[in-house]
Amino acid sequence: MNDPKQVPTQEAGVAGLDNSWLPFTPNRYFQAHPKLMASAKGAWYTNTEGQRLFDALSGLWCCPLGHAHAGIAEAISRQVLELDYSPAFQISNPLTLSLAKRIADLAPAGLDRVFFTNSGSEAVDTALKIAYGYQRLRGEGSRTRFIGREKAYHGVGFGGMSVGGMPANRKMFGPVMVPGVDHLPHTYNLSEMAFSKGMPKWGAHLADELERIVALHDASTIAAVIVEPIQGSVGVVVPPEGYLQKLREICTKHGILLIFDEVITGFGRMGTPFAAQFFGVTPDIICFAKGVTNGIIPMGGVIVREDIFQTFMGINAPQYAVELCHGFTYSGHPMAAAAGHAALDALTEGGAIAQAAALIPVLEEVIHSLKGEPGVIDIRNIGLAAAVDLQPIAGKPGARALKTFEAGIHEGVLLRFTADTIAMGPPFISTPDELRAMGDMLRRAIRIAMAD
Ligand code: PXG
Ligand code: PLP
Repeated sequence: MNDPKQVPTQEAGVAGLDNSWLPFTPNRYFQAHPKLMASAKGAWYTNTEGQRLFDALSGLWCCPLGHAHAGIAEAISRQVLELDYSPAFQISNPLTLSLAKRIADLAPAGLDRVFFTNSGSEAVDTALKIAYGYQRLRGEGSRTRFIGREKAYHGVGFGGMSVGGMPANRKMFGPVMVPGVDHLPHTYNLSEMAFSKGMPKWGAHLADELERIVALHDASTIAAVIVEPIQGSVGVVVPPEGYLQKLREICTKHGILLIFDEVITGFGRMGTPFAAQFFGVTPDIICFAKGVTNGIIPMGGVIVREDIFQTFMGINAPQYAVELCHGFTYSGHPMAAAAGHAALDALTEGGAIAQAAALIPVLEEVIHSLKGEPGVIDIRNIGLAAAVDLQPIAGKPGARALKTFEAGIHEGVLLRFTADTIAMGPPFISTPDELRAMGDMLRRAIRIAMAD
């Protein structure tokens, strides 16, 4: 526990506070209570007050190998003097190409083509454009609709925002959404699945709603369905047993592409390379980001079924024509590729994915031991991810979790919250004792937050 005298006292006077606009942040609150990190090593941050804070969400789910990773540090410092940048369009470099091969080798069989982006949002918008382009090229140009899901987070691009299903992210932008999008219902139901461990038994029937949506719009108007195998951002909503299988069957039956947004679940969070393998369901396209470089250099991308790629290659145009007019200045950046190779070395040969798998039962035990604490209304977990729902303060949604977050800093844990849900996704390199300490710090933080 941190010394209570060391409770954050950072106040106005921080240079740049008046010039910064932080993403997904209550900026007025932050300006009044700034929180600044100074350094990080392993599974711990140190803030500018000198407090050590356990990194309960691996950054924003993106640092599964922890911080100050020697292999990644070495790879990127070597790379910056070797080939710091080379244009992404018309040429490439061996490191980026070989990273694509390693990612394709980790992905389910048949998903063999990798298109690089710089973020999850770009990955999602890329996947949607590829899905529509593919349908059009195969003579199904009437398939213009995308189907997302309530509670989904698919980033902040116009495409990802439109298929996303978190009301707060949508309400300001209603009139400028991509047209023709519909949404599946989410699968969370407190009365049917409170305190579930792993996949809830209830709820596979909710996948049948896709049949209803297909009947409503007609399959000939639908290009793709996009889902997160596990809904991460909204607070770890776990799919019911059999649900993803059913979505797969319905999509296949109707010629609709299935996109898994694995920005959080990709690269080991489930104890398998991708959630697709954990659930035994193979989508047509996977979106990835975050863990691919351990979050050290931004990188994202999509992994696409080979025949979708070949459909683009079959366009009736000369060999020198661009088949997909889409890409980013920094697609497959050599620095990110270097970080990606080092991260994959650690995740695979280095055993970090296996380490994550071994920690799953520890996290499950730790997190469910909070059942019975005051104000804890639900706990759920899957893979190396978990969430705790707290009883909201009447009329002040989010205020309980904010109090818990502040108390967490006092206790020595950096928590992530959304509404009144605390989400956890600790680094794969955490020790079982660190996870137990995280649980104890969260328990004390909840008690403090419930005390008044
Ligand atoms: N898809 C999914 C499934 C995500 O979780 C994105 C796309 C967008 O990625 P970028 O790299 O554009 O941010 C995400 C991002 C949280 C949290 O606290 C989750 C995300 C980002 C920040 C915070 O759960 N997910
Ligand atoms: N805006 C302008 C004016 C540009 O020239 C470019 C790229 O050349 C972009 C936006 C897109 O930037 P990026 O490729 O980094 O996504």
